[in-house]
Amino acid sequence: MPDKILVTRSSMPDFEEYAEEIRPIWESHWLTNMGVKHHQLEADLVDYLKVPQIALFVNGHSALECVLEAMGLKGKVITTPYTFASTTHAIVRKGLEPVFADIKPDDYTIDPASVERLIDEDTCAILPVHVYGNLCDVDAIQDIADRHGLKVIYDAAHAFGVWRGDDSSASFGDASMFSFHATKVFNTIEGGAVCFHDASLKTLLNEWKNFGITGPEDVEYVGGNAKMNEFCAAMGICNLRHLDREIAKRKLVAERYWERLDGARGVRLSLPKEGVTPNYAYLPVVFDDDFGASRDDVYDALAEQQVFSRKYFYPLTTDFACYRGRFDSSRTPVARYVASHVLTLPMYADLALEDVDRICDIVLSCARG
Ligand code: T4K
Repeated sequence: MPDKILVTRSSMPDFEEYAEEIRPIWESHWLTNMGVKHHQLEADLVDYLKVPQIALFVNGHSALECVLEAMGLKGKVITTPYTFASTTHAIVRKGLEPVFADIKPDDYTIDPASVERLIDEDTCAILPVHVYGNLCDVDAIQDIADRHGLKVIYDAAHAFGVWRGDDSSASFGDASMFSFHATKVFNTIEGGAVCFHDASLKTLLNEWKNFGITGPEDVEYVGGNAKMNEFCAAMGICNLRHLDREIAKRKLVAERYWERLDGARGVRLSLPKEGVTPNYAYLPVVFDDDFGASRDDVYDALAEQQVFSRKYFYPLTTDFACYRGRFDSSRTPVARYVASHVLTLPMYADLALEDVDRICDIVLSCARG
């Protein structure tokens, strides 16, 4: 039996490199609460992403909750149901009302026309997701937001290392949240960040993630604890050094998949758009009805051969048990279709091209019955 292949595998620096990076933490006994490594990683990331402001967090989800809170949003937030639980949960947990727009059939990001139809006087923000690292239609979304006076907060959990021309994915909207979870293109083990332009948000975010403490004897908000620790920051400092090489390796893997699968009947791939430099974060494939086998058949055939793909993102968040009876997924038919036909195939920098070939052979053999 071949070795298991999982949907992804964390990128890591050499052990010695990480050990060297954490040595000063050991020596100083300063482990967390915005220490030296935390500040260094912030500076490295501002430099890499070419954004004016960044705040680091313990994970992407807390980062998203914190920015919604710090912006003082109230009312309805237009978002997508085609995402990880975190996006919808953050809106709901912050006492906001999610309103679900449909997605586009080509890149699975939110459809601006659908967003515009849902705006009413209670709408305060748009929260789109650069799903799989596919950049949303950022210009159309900004245009809508400007015309209606709405904030735009991107869930850019998947989009670290994606560029449109010279603009990183962190440049768009009022703020962008990144996840630095172990499964992401760039990881800090667990971690996340918010990138933004308005400098006044920096103090607010730092206070919100530290219990709302505003001074030695002052606590002005009911904040939480969402600080990134020094060991995670050190992992980020190391991983950032190797990020370009890791993305280059992912590119070879993605291109092999596309070469093997593009043009097969009933197979829909998510190919990079003109002017965008992708990060190859995920390898989503939509198996349309004329493929000759269902998405679940492909999933099972792969699993039989020890290849574990994932149904990211099925079910839609609107269909989660915790939201039963609250939302109606029939209002987002494109999202519903894609969720029930999509599979994300294994994708990581060290995935061998021979394994990609084997995975593609299994996938294509499903169509032949
Ligand atoms: N918004 C969006 C759109 C997101 O996708 C996410 C997270 C968030 C917000 C929130 O960001 P964070 O708060 O997580 O920073 C995983 C990740 O845990 C999650 O971060 C990610 N999205 C989601 C799409 O995927 P699971 O439950 O599918 O992960 P799990 O444990 O099944 O791992 C998947 C595969 O990754 C494993 O089969 C092997 C590999 N793996 C996993 C871990 C934990 C590693 O190689 N190393 C590891 O340490 O959620």
